[in-house]
Parts: sequence; structure tokens; C-alpha cells
Amino acid sequence: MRAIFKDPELQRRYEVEGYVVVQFYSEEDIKELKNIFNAMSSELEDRGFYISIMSKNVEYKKKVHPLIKAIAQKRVDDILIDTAFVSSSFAVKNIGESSIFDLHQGVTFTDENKFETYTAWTPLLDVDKNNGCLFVLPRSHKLWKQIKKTPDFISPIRNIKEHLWNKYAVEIKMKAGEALIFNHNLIHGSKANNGNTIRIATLNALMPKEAPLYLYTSTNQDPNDRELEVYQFHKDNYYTIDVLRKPDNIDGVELVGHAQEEILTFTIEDYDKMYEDMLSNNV
Ligand SMILES: O=C(O)CCC(=O)C(=O)O
Repeated sequence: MRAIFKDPELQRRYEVEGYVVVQFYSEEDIKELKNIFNAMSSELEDRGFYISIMSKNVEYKKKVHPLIKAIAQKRVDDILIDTAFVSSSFAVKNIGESSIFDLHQGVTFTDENKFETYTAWTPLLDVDKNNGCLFVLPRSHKLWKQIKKTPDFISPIRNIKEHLWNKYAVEIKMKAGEALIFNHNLIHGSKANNGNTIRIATLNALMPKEAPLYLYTSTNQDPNDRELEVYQFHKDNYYTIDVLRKPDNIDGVELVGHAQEEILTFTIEDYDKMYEDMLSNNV
């Protein structure tokens, strides 16, 4: 895979650990992003955890994506090599237990045998484990590869999350305006917001400019039929998708093929062994 960071030291750390933290937004940017959020927050549903790309209101998403992207663009161009924006959203964690976002990986949106995809997650306030920072499982991006479809991806770690939290999860404390840039295959998640204010972050999902943008989906209810439809986005409008349905109503979207979904199920022993093997092989 080609490098994504301009700075070789950031690239090295990103390759080894699956993430880096860098300065991203200025104080001015943060003020502007909070204004954008506040001006449109009535469009967000009242849930514990919410990402604006999940909104049913396409007009809202058409406004939010370019506004966040315009602010993030200059830093992305400073730090990263030839990077395209897939979607730019607010990730909102309200106060209370229902705001947990359990351990998971990012959905697949290109051919991951050829290209990496990555996200810049940036809180608009200082965060730690009490008010909704991210936790990551360092190096987990190297353990296995599979297509992660949307919606309803059946995650291989679904039965062992408590073990993973206890044994591997690392708290990433961050200052407002810093970005955690992480590989989409890195396992990550966030705990409940027990602070005294709503936690707002931006999520810029990114990929190499030369990579094709795909969505892997199936609406088939038959558990024995694992065929996925692969849609390619020829226009910059991925952020308008309805995450629960096929994107075939979106301008410039083409069904380009099919892929097979693989259902994996890891036990605690499977995971620990994969991790140990990865360390001893120094992959
Ligand atoms: O904002 C958060 O707390 C979690 C966001 C996240 O993990 C994701 O969108 O993949």
C-alpha cells in the first residue's frame, strides 16, 4: 500500500499502531464548527449516540458535509498525501449510558486489498474516558481482513467485546482540535458520556484520491445467501446515502459487481492467539 502521511515518522507510527494523534483544527475552526453544529442541531435525532450521516434528512447532509470538509481540507492537504473525502459528519454523544458506541471497525468503502481507508476523528472539546474519548486496540488493524458491509455487518468480535475492552483497549485522551487519524480496520469504540456537556466531534472519512469508492451491501434476509452487491460512486455524493438501503437511487451510482460476505466468529483464544502471532512475527 502506498504511504498516506507526508511525514515518514507519522507514517511509520500509523503503520505499526494503526493510528496517530495530530493537531488538526485551530481555535477559530472549532468556533466555526460549533456554530455550524448549533445552527443545524435541530436536524439531529435525540439519541444517545448519533452520526449526522445517519440522518434521514438528505438536505441536512448536503449542507453539513461540505461545511465540515471545507474546514478540514487545509489540514488534510498539509498532513496527508492525495486524499479524498468520503463523508464529513458530526459524531454526537449525549450525556448518559445510552451514548456508548461499542467496539467496532469502519465499513469497507474501497478494495482493501489495494487501498487503505482512514478516518480523522476530532473532538471539539477536551476528552478523556469520562466524557467520550475514543478507545483503540493498537495494532488490531493488522489481524485479519474481510469485507465489512453495510448495514448489519456481523462482526467477528461480537462475542468477545468485554475481553477486548479489558485486555487491549487504550484510552486516547485528546485536546479539542486534535485529530485521531486511524486505519479503518482498527478496532475502536467509545464509552458513555458521563461528563456534564454533550460531546461533539467531527468524523472525516478519507481515502486515497486514486481509489474507487464502493459500497458493499445486501438487503437479502436469507442467512445462507451471503452475496453482496457492490456499488461504485462516480460522483462525490457518498455522504447522501441512507445507511439502511441500497444506494441505487443516488446520481452517478453504478452496480459494478458482486462479492461474497464472509462470516467470521472469534473466540477469546482465537483473538489472543492472532494477536500473539502478530507480535512474534513482528508484522
Ligand atoms: O464518536 C464516537 O464516539 C465514536 C465514533 C466512531 O467510532 C465511528 O464513527 O466509527
